[in-house]
Amino acid sequence: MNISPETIAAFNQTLLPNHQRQFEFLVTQLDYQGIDVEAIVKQLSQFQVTIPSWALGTGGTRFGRFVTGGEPRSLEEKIMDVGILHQLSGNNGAISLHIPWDQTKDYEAAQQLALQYHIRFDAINSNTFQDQPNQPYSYKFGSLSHTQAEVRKQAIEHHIEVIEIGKKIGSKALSLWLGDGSDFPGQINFQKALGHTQASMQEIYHQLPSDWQLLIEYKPFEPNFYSMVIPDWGTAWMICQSLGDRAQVLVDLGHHLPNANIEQIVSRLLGVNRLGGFHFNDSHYADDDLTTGAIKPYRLFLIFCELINGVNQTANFINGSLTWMIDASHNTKDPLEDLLQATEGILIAYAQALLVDQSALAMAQENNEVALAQEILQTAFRTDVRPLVAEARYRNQSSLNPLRLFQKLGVRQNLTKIRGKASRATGL
Ligand code: PSV
Ligand code: MN
Repeated sequence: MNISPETIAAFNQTLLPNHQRQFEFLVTQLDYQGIDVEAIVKQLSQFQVTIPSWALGTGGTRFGRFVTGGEPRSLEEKIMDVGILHQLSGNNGAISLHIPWDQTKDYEAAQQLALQYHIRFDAINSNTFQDQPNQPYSYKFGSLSHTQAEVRKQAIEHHIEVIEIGKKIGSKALSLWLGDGSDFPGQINFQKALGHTQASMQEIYHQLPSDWQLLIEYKPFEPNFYSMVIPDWGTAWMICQSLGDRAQVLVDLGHHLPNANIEQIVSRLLGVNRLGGFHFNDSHYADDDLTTGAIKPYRLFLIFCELINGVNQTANFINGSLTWMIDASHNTKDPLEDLLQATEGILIAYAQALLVDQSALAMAQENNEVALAQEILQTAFRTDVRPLVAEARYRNQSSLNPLRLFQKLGVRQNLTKIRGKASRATGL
């Protein structure tokens, strides 16, 4: 399925008068504050948020899964779905694959198809948190950290295979999340498990092409509930230090204990030049994987403030080496609608953070003007920036309102007609 530029243009015409009124009103307000609106709209139109292949189907929970209908049945159909998102939003020009879920016979053809949709392949993900059919050794008691050398070897070889696939499709990063850990005190030796992991990662790092990054993702719990081998950013950072400059920490917003100050973690990692990227999602309790911006939009805004502040206000960090990806999947929403909303949520937070008067904030901080510092942040956060985000999309010839157009065109109904009601995407 394809959404043509003509369809998008015709839809935009119906929304244009109202959009223009709202945009012009906001421009007048922001001009008055001395904000360069054109520069912000340009930054928003360039910003690209990667779609993970495994978020295109319903996620489910450990209690069950409710199918959506029309879920992609192959890598090709996943690329098409990301193509639809990108046609609508203009901000989803990349897909991230998970191996073996996304294995295919013809990577050349997959690359050609992605090109047609103006989609590139972002970081490629390994998977040693599940056993695959016919695999000689089980990961039940760990993979890269396993007590037995042959299990570790199998896990290392999987990563090398993933790098080889990544090379074929033009990925520039290997994203590694390890489910290894323990459920009970005494089950594993902490020191040995970390030592094995570091040594295994060293071997993987040596196989990494010189223009690739290794992204290391931490998580404090799940699937193991007593200890995880890489539970926090400190451990991930330590491992990166032992590997080399191209090893970077990946922050998944759901991978923190309740009330952790994630924006401060982001600032720390930026400060030591080890922030590799993000997995965006939102949560109320833990790794809920809910739509980004749906639960704690202020936190998301504060994270973007740290990013802008840390990377240098004027530097165009979005074109730098950071990986921006959504990592969410759940049971209730249409996955594509969810991804459109998440993309919008991320862009809104980014736009709000771009409004922050950085020099006034720095001054307030220097002078310990606590109330003023809060005012500066909240003035930006409380601005309705949706017209800026919509304008950026409009200039990209994308939809002024992607979700509404998705629904109006009956995209899900069409996909269900083509792929069937019970089609099921690979993933968790
Ligand atoms: C683990 O919870 C995680 O966040 C990792 O990024 C995985 O690759 C992904 O979810 C999919 O299971
Ligand atoms: Mn993740």
